[in-house]
Amino acid sequence: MKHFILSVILLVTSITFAQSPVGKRYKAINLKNGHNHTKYTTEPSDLIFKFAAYTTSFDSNDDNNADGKGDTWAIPEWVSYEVQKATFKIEKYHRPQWMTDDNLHKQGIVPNDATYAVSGTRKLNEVKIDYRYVRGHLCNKDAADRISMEAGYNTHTVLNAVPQLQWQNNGIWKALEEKTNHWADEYNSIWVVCGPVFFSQSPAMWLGEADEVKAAIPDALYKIIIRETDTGIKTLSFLFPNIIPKTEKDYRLYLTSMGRLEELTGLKFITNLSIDQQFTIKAKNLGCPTPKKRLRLTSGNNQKKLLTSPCKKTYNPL
Ligand SMILES: [Ca+2]
Ligand SMILES: [Ca+2]
Repeated sequence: MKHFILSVILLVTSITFAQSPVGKRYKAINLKNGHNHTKYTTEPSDLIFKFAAYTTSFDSNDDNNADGKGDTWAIPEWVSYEVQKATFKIEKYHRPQWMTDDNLHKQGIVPNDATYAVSGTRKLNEVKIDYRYVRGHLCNKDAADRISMEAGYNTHTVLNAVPQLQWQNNGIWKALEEKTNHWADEYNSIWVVCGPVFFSQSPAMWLGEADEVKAAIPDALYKIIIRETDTGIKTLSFLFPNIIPKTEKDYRLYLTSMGRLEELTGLKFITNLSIDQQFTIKAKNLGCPTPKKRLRLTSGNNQKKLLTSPCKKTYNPL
């Protein structure tokens, strides 16, 4: 009997830590891996999905633009994850076709791969891949692979993606992901919160055909990077318009303040900290010169130096 009770306790414990996949093709989700993805909390949350490598808050059919009617934008509002120092190198493995939430897809809330696969340009030879919208990972595979192959595999879901131009996905966004993973190697742990930004109240463009679940195309993406120090936290906040050409990989030019990201998204970040701490961090503006000033700086023979030097001063703190 005692053995039976112990077995029941163990079963309940394992249920607590192992979340059921939201579709048949997902690998097992093991949440007991020493990561705390939402240690620095973001509010509000919507449809929460917990994966081994990240937590995502996906848009439900609530009202996004305050017109009294429900909206489903078919993308996450935020994805939050902790990336830790790499301790092993994972073997290469076959990436899956992108996954969805089977039930919520049937309800028209979550898209599937078809929404992203057909952007109306795939069959046009005139349109290069760089100019197409692709599934932009919010939690990157390389960060997730540091936990396990299963964790990396489960990043390939539309629950973790927004429409992003290929040249940005493979350009400035990837460059900052790589830098962030290097910071995790240097500082042991880094926390990231990222997601979409819409400059107007409603999306200007959508991805998907008439018979598909349409996904809103963000005007920009935000990314907040957090490092813990002996005296508190240091943060960097970035805003990347979804049109940055692939030749531009200097993410330092897109620094802004966390307070500005709150204005643009309607979200509140690092809400687990005291109000005083939040105020100090959110008011800190590590931004670069305004676009107008930057334009002036880029003219002349010394273009590269003038363009990047103002940001190097403010970039080092992390
Ligand atoms: Ca909504
Ligand atoms: Ca609405």
